[in-house]
Amino acid sequence: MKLYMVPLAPNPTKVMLYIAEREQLGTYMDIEQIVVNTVKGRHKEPEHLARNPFGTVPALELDDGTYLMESLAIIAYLEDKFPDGSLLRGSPEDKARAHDVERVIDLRIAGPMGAYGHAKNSPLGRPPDPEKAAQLQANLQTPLDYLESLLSDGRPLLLGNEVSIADCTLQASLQFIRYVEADLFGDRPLLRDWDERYRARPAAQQVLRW
Ligand SMILES: N[C@@H](CCC(=O)N[C@@H](CS)C(=O)NCC(=O)O)C(=O)O
Repeated sequence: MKLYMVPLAPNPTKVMLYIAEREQLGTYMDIEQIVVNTVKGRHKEPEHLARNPFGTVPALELDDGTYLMESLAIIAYLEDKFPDGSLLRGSPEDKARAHDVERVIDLRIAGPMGAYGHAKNSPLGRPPDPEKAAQLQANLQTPLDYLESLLSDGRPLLLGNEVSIADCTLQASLQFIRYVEADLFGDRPLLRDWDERYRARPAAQQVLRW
């Protein structure tokens, strides 16, 4: 299999963190990672559009030559393909909770954080938009409070003691925010501690560059 990715972008990073976490837990997936240079616009060129007509990364090329182009679908596929030691485990309630937190992060935090990064200091050279950045920052307060409250029972990671896809999704967005030299945590010490703890994990050290 081949993962078409770019190191800084949140959605590919989420998948790369997931793969690295699984490898740390003993599952080697043999996925070649190939950079698509989005700064040079390679993701909008015919070669990449043939993999993913929406011109986004990541895209996973399966062994039969077909592609998956949604990060969460890629992770769900890898969970099914390599079920031993999968990250989404436990009771139906445990799995539902892990899925729920991941969706909250992806939809209410990762999307707005990505847009905020571009409005503030876009790595793709988009013009700054301070008004939009301020609105996005305001919208992020409730979901960030929600994460701070999740961590208030002393759990080391977002779902408890074990790493989850939610941790990967959140950290992938935070790397982008660090890159644009922003800090959206405000006065949330538990989230700051989680961030430090997650970034010290071997998988994070292997994948994160910022
Ligand atoms: N829903 C998709 C979103 C993919 C996506 O938007 N990727 C971004 C990078 S994080 C991208 O390729 N942006 C370039 C563009 O939209 O032109 C997923 O979860 O994989």
